[in-house]
Amino acid sequence: MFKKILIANRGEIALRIIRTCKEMGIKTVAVYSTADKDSLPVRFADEAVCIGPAVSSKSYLSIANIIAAAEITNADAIHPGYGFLSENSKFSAICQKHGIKFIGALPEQIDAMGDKATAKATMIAAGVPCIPGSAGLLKDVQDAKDQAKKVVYPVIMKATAGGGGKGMRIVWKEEDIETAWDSCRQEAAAAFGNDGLYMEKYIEEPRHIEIQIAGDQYGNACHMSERDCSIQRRHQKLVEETPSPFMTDELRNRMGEAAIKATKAVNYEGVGTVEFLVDKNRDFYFMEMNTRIQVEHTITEEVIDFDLIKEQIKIAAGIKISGKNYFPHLHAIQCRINAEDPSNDFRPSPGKITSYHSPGGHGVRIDTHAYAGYTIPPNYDSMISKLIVVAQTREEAILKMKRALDEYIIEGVKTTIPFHQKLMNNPDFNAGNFTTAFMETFKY
Ligand code: MV4
Repeated sequence: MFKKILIANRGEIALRIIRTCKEMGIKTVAVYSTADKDSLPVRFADEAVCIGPAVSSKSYLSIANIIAAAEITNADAIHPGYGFLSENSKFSAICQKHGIKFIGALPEQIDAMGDKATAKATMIAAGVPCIPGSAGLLKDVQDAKDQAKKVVYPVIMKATAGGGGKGMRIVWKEEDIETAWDSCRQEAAAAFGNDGLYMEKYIEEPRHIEIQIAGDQYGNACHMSERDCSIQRRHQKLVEETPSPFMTDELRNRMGEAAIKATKAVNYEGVGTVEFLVDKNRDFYFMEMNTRIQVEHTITEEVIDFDLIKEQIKIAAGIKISGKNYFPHLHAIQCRINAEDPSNDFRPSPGKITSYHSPGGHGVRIDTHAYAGYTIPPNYDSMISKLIVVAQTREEAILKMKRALDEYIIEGVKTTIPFHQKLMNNPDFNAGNFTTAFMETFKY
């Protein structure tokens, strides 16, 4: 087992990783930017190293500074958390070269999933259901027109280097193909330095349901059931829950088996997520695979009573997984508490938290680095806390979430708490009647 893990991240996830390391008897190194010198991960880690100024490109994204911090502290592994360098194949490879274990995917696995057209081809070959569309990249605008005619409108053009919502165009009719082709290509070139595009049938009002998976170094793989992430706005998830209110036992088994096929197709090592779109007929299609721990891993932990960070560390250390699948026994919901003003288009609201009181009681979990007197820097994402509840049923989980939201006091900055309170009272949300289009019409 590792003796010392460097956490190449900040905020709640850095704290989350430190907690598991402590429970496993592993020493921790926090790295921090000058903006985070007063943060809880810095206080709670065994050692802390400043790796640069507030701007991410010179600190949390600086491979040289992070490797240097690992070398001077003698860390034998690096946990990248989510975001930042967590899906950077170059970083994974450089860690390997320095004899430091990257607690995440191997460089070739990150690359296989990072190029979306390649990932899709791999999944089709493995027998994972994919959305009908072009076989590989579009050659030119005429090819786009020909493909769209075959796929049947509406279609969606996607950047092969994209993901998470950037570089996509929905096209409803042939006369709009040319404009969409030009603008999508330009956007992809500017954002990713890669203007390759592919095409799919556009699935209207799908649900976003993802399967948590794990694979070990010996070819064993398992799934840990689903999370419903349909409540999102501009590709930012707001609420996640498991089980999905749309799920059936039969669909869970089929999606779970498809996710395991995806995992095995790339000899995946570590924990990961296979994202699917599910249409109104409960037909599901592979969308992307995330080769990292995700923000919403918490709800899976609660319903299967399992520490996913510990599992990640064990797999990286070469420990075998059992290979059995995990099914939810309870219902968990997570509300992302962001320092944003929901009545002002969710505008970021950084600044000092003047007073803070967090909810508690049975079935309430809070993952946060926030405290009274903490100043939220403007340089990073606005998520300051994850409020997670777990209960016997969905109805009880919603009631518990309402109770916990009412107890949560954060003053000095605007937060998304009032938005979540309103959502928990929405009849369609309560009925489990929502898709990824929900937030387009939900009026806060
Ligand atoms: C789609 C789609 C409909 N049809 N692909 C958005 C993020 C990126 N991962 C892929 N996305 C979508 N791909 C086809 N063929 C709709 C979306 C989409 C979406 C997906 C998941 C969650 C929220 C979404 C919001 C808008 C669009």
